[in-house]
Amino acid sequence: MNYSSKELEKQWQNYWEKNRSFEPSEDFTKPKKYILSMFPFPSGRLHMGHVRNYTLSDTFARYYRQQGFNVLHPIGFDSFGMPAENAAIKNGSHPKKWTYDNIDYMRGEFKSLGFSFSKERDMATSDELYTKFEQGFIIDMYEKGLLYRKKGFLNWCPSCHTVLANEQVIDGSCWRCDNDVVKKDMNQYYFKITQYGDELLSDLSKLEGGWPKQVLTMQENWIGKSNGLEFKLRFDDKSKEKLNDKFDGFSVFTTRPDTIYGVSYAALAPEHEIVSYMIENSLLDKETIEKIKEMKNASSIDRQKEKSGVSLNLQVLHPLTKKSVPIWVANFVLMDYGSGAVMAVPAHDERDFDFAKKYDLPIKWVIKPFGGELGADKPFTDVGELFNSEMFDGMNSKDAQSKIIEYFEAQKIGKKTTNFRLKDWGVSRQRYWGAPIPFVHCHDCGIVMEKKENLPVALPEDIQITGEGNPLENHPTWKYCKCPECGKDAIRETDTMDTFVESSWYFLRFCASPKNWEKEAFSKEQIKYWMHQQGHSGVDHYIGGIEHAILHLLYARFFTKVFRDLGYLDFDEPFDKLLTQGMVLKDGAKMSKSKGNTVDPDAIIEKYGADTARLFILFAAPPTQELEWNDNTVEGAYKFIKRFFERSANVYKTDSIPAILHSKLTKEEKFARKKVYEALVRAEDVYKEKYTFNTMIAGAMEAMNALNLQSNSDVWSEGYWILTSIMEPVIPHVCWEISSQKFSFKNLAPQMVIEEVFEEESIMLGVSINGKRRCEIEVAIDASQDNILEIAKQNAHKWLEGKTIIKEIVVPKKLVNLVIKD
Ligand code: ANZ
Ligand code: ZN
Repeated sequence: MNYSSKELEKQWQNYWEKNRSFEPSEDFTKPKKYILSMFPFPSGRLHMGHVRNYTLSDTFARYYRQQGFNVLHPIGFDSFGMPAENAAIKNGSHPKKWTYDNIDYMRGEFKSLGFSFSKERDMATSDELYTKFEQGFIIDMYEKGLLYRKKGFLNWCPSCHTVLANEQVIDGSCWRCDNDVVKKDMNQYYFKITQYGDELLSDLSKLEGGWPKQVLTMQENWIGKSNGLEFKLRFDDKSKEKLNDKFDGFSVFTTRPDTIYGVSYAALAPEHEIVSYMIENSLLDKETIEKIKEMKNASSIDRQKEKSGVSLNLQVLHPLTKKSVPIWVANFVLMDYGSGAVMAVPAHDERDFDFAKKYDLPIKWVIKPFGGELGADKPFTDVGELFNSEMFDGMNSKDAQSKIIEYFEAQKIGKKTTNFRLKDWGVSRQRYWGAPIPFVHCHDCGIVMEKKENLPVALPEDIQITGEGNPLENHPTWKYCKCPECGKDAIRETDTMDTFVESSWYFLRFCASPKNWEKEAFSKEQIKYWMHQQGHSGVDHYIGGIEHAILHLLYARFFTKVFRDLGYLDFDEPFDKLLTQGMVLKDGAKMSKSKGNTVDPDAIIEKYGADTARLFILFAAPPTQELEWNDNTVEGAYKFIKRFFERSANVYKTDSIPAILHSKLTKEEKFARKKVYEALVRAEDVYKEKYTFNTMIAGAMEAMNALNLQSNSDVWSEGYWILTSIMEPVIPHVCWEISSQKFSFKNLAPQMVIEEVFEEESIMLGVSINGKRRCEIEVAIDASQDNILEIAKQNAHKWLEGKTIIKEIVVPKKLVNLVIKD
């Protein structure tokens, strides 16, 4: 039996494909598991991160199939997006051709890795069929007011020529090209995700235990709920007059109402409407206007770093003391949070303090440490005791927060308010390779939805992609159409959707039956079976990268709640258990093209085979930890598989697990059996809890070594019966080969573990003399009392010399006690 990975793997891959081995059944009475890995962008080739991701999901899928579950383990491609267009700009290729060529290639890679994906549900989100269903949902959402259009300051990447979502701006730079992002005032479409802010936050508790804590915390922070007080600061008469009586004041939001008596200035965002009004009406000098413009154009990262500001020469009245408070514009005040204005308390807030120091503004202390004094020249931000706060003096600052809110509410000058960091999700992209937003602009009717029977609004193929502007906008004819309502000439929306929209519902699409694939996106019944059973909702195991901890997972949660409210499903959360895999490293750094430290999966498969790649990936580290590529370990994995295959020569053909009389075995044979069953117990634990497949594999390897110490063919056959079952999810090709040759595919890990194999041969007993523990002895488990005493006395002879034993006590399986006398 010579191991030739190439032939063997090809053969089984073809067998699986021909026999539709991994298509889920549509018998909805069967127990099910839905195993999903985050689908890839078709960048061209799989990288090791993908291979790790899909090896993990495949291991789950194959395990559950063995256990008798009906398993849905689908794959598709998240195939819209900018790289296709960038390739077009660079190489003159067509985005569609580039994308589908890559998909073809990657499907071949999936096959060559032996992943047990359903082929019949494989799809790409750029397929017109997918676009058609998605546009249908977009129309539903628009009708429900969950999608709307508004003008706003958008993040604009001058190099990609597109609007970016807040989430795509990383430290002030474009997530893709790393260039500085600027602000641009434009119309675009938004999903009203903020309407679900509270629920997205509170439902995180439903995910506890199933999701990594870190991910839950990241989502919680991203949603960023804070409770506080909102009230209006009112201008004094002179300031009102200056503003031509256009404004009587502005709202501020504070999470620290307890610091209200410490307000010594207030600050507006540079984009605030009062500031804009003053600029437009020449109420500010040139120098001030210049400074404000600079603040507006600075990247958001710079705005958080160095504080800057300028006075507006306006005053408001403190709401309680009625004293004058000066108004500034400050770069650290953000227009899209709260009301875009703050009451500043430099004595108790770092930012306000830095700003006050820089511009020499007054600082007023109103909280001090309990029973202590205020320290050096820095803000006091802890809980403490109020002073200089009129009727609230002496109060604990925590208690004062609610008391002061109550006071504002009683006086009708402010109200308790909750703010979210979460923003509505801007989904317009000025790009070609995305799903068109299915709306039409009509001179008479305004924004009109395309009729559902006309969907999809498909992309034109004859486009020019130059890298400048939006190719749909520049297309000579595509955007000209008739208004679906009045029939007059109209213009199509040329924005396409953020590709995160496609990945927000693809897991639902996989539930659709291939029989109705063209007719419906999915049915309620199919979704109920695959995603909502026995009090659990969602994909059973969802596996992917931690880089999706916020965006993708939040959007998918949002869509699930929206689809529930649209009546398409009956549950709240899309993913029951989430496993976030660690990164794949080489030489201590994340594998990446730019660092030149990548390992090409195809080359590994070519040299060693898919089983080796899979075994290495699962063996070298637990799934959640970083995986350091190591050529020697890869080599070791290959050798193990080779040995595993070749030693199966010791296994005889059988249709059932051999019956073995354990007590009649030799010590080595018993040891081998014990190791095999230990590996089995460990495997079962691994799937239940921590998914540490490395320890499961280590157990199987130990068992292999133990089998090799003996030559009982029953023990060999039983051992392989069990070990090929344990290892099949990891190294499927070689296991299917062994199983077909020796067991006619009948082997399955027995559910019941035979207790007798774990029974120990011998046992350790403590020996005490006059109650003092002196030594330990090893005795056979069934040793007689006399035999035990004999061994005890031999071992303890140095304490017994010249003494008389007056009493002998043996507590079975525990201890021996000898009482002696001189
Ligand atoms: C006065 C104050 C005193 C504040 C103090 C803090 C400490 P979170 O917790 O994130 O919600 N703030 C309000 N709107 C803002 C905006 N548009 N841009 C920048 N900062 C803004 O933060 C709320 C706090 O952030 C608010 O409470 C406000 O400053 C500031 F000792 O008000 B605070
Ligand atoms: Zn019209």
